[in-house]
Amino acid sequence: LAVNGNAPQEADVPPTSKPRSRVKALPRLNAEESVHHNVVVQPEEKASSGGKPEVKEDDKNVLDAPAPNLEESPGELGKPVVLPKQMSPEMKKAVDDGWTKNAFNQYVSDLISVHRTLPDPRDAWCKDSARYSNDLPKTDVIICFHNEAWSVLLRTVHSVLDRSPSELIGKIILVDDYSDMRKYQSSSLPTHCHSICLALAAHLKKQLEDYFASYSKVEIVRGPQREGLIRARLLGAKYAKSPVITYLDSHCECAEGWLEPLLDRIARNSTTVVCPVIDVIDDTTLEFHYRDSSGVNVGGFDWNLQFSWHAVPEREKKRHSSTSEPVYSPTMAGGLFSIDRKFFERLGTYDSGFDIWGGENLELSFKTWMCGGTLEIVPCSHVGHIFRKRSPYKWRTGVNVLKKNSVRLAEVWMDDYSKYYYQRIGNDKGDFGDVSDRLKLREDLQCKSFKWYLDNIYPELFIPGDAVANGEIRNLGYGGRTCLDSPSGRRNLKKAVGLYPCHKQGGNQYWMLSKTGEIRRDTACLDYAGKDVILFGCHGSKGNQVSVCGLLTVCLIYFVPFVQFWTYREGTKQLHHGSSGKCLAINQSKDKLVMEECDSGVLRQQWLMENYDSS
Ligand code: UD2
Ligand code: MN
Repeated sequence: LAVNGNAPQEADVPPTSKPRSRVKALPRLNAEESVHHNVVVQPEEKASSGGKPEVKEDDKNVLDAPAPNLEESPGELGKPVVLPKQMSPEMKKAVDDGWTKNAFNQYVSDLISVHRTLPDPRDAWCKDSARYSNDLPKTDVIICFHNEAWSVLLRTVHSVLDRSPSELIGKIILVDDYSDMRKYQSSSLPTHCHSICLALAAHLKKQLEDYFASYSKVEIVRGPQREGLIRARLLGAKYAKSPVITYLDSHCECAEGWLEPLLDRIARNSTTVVCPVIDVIDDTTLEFHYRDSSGVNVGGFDWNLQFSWHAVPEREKKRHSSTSEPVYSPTMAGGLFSIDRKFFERLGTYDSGFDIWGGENLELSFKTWMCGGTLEIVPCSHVGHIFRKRSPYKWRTGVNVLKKNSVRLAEVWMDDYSKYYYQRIGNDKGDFGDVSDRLKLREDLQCKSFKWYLDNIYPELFIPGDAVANGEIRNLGYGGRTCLDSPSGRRNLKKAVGLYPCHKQGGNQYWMLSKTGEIRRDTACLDYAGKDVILFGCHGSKGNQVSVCGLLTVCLIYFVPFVQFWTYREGTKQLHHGSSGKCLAINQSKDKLVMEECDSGVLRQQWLMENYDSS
């Protein structure tokens, strides 16, 4: 997807493991003395008086000062930092280590100032301060981390301090979820640091507490054991006193003006839970990719209980006159949001039976809507996040925590619809612990039903029980033994749909024909645009506007007519395709699906749809 749409740029990073400082206006310091500074000159390099103002050395408030304007430094204004193709063996090792530990390019992050600047993403609509209440509530910001890279964690905190009105921040509560990497006790100076990072690296010799000692707003809480992000967030919440709680992941960067639009929604209605637009910080170059308000997505989920992004539905667009206005979202991604502290407590915060990672975002989303609140994405508020392709830390051995969390979620909140999730996990719920407290909470709060939520808040979600036909799709030609057969995972999209002897085991031969003419499984739909018959992300709009969304990234919008619209002609047993007017068939060499001019006499064009309900 187009997240990384920009052409790669060669950044100004020297190819050796000892980069030269490019900041020459500063007094010469040795590395040990430099700890309070954001910028230093490498000891071996002579300082020159290049015309820029000097930074005073003794001033520990330097830490609180806004970022010096170092436009030429790596990554400033959110620009990408691209490492040279040729690297010394030491540098390559350092880069690889960074990837292994973090699942993003820590080496590049270490080259970038922890105070780096970002461009201002807001449009004029958002900048009009008259839109926001002048009596905004304060928020505490809770950031949980487990073995987070230092430069990334510090940049997260500084982005909050540097780009929020001080009077709106109560405390920044850093919850260390039992990080066990050596660097959290002590660390030696990384050899690959840019001069900006050397100062930071010197700090690594000390504890996080020392680093933030002069920051009265920052409080550090250390968990006594590994709790996972959900209970770590709950631990942080115990220290929160401000009327609003804001959660951020430990690898974020808040952009200019991110906070006011969030707090404003809560000031107007304390049951509104709000999320910023999550911009993508590239995992390789740390480039900050903005998404403008026309590209805002909302959250959904599928019956595997996995979160997914979707374009803002038409029904929602109609409620607004500007794309900058907050939009309703069925679910949240989970990591970045603000909530009224009392409302969070009333909702029973998180289910503390959730372990390590996952599912908590859907729990909070479902109960927000079902128990009287509203969940919104606020296009004026931008926070970047490093999306990773894998999880870098250990979860638990011997337990599938994501499944356990999801089963608890389904048991408590999804009523009879939980069966669709259970079908996906082979109806094996495993040991999910006791949920009676959570059921009582739902009862006490008199929350609405899951059906109400689906009908009113997420009508776009396909309900497996609504299918016109479900099961195998069997061809009647060649002895009637061949079925449509394809995996529907994200990786299999855009590939030609396969054929296989029918096996009656469901799996890759389980299809549903929806009332709107899709042949689908999960979010994959049978699609024909003139070449092969493929699986493609279902767009739910027959023709017209099509949006295809990547997991936790962005949606692309384009136009294709009726490519996913099929009609089953029960009489002739043909599967007729919407935009082409052709019929689905197996070719004459029996090895491929093809689209042909419809001819009711041709057996290769005839199909049996299992459990077809003609009413
Ligand atoms: C998404 C959410 C994340 C969380 C997660 C699970 C966004 C951008 N991210 O995945 O916030 O809701 O889904 O549903 O919405 N952490 C701990 N202890 C642990 C594991 C993680 O403190 O045992 C921290 C971690 O350092 C990070 C945060 O929890 O700050 C979220 O973890 P993640 O970044 O691995 O999750 P992510 O972004 O893939
Ligand atoms: Mn994250």
